[in-house]
Amino acid sequence: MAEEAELYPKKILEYMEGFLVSKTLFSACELGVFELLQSACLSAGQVSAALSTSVDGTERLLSACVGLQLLNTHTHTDGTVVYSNTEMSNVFLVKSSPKSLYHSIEYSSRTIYLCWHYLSDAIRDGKNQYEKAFGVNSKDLFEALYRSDDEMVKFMHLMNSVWNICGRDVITAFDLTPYKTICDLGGCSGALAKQCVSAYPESSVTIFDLPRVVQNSQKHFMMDRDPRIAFCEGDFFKDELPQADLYILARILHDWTDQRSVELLTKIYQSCRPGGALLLAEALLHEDDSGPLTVQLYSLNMLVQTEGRERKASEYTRLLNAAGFTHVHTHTTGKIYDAVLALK
Ligand code: SAM
Ligand code: ASE
Repeated sequence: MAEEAELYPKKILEYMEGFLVSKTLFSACELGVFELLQSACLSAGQVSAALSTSVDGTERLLSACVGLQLLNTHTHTDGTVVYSNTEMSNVFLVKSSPKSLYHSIEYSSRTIYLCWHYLSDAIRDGKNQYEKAFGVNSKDLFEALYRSDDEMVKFMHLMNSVWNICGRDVITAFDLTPYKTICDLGGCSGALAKQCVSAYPESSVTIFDLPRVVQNSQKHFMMDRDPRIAFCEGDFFKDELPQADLYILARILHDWTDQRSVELLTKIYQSCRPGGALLLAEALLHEDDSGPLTVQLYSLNMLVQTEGRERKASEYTRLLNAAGFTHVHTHTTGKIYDAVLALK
């Protein structure tokens, strides 16, 4: 025991101060460091002048970004130190890059980070903490999540960005060629729909989402309109669902309780024709509770932000069975999101 206490507690220190890393990334993004260093090598003085920030603070921020391997540094023969983006920063942190995580980082910084301030309260109460964090009533979950248009668009960017990175794996986890008409329920701005028509060129996808989301999708996303993708406004708990060979629920069930999930799944089962199917895209927990750590942490995030949880494949199977689906197949991708296919 004495020996153990003397060991250097590397992991604990790393966890204790993990948020310093997050906040460094958030600030560098928010201040516009990566836009500036995209194509230029600049000194801390030049960066601070361009961003209207203090020279001293900027020097420390740039130095920490070098430590995080988000920036490269180079010393000229005259001794001036200059900074430039790494390849990874150019691809993922510059706002205009097609694979940019900029808006997701912004949402993490402005919303998720603030919710996590109340994690202990969320665990004590067993529910999200929107009242405390933002002073909004959370009786209607998406009324709270979408408390302003700006907040909605940021959330939509967050939803959009991950499918550029792991959408294809989810969509090709099963051969979906037989399903020509697809309905993505709660499909948001259509990032997964795009992956769908790209992997299955003969398919067409209807994105079904709340009216404000559809309107903002058309206003802020879908710059390159695809005739195979259409939108439909509605409420999947209240309205009739569009007809389709295949329904998709991507990151929907993890927002909701078991009871609400079975309610929605039953509705889908009833709309689904025999021979049709339902694809779930969710991050699956291991059956023995051993991980993946990311999904365990996401489940805590679902507690602070939603009414749901992350689940194991067996838990999704149980919900699908309760709604009438008897043939259920699961496929883990090795990336964040996995696929579950239920046949009718
Ligand atoms: N499927 C998208 C994805 O994986 O990127 C978005 C997932 S997001 C967590 C949940 C989506 O469900 C949002 O786009 C939200 O607007 C939509 N949604 C929530 N309640 C809804 C309802 N009652 N009817 C239709 N869509 C709803
Ligand atoms: C939701 C998904 C997310 C609702 C709120 C959310 C995500 C963040 N906030 O359905 C994406 C997953 N990331 C995390 C940290 O959970």
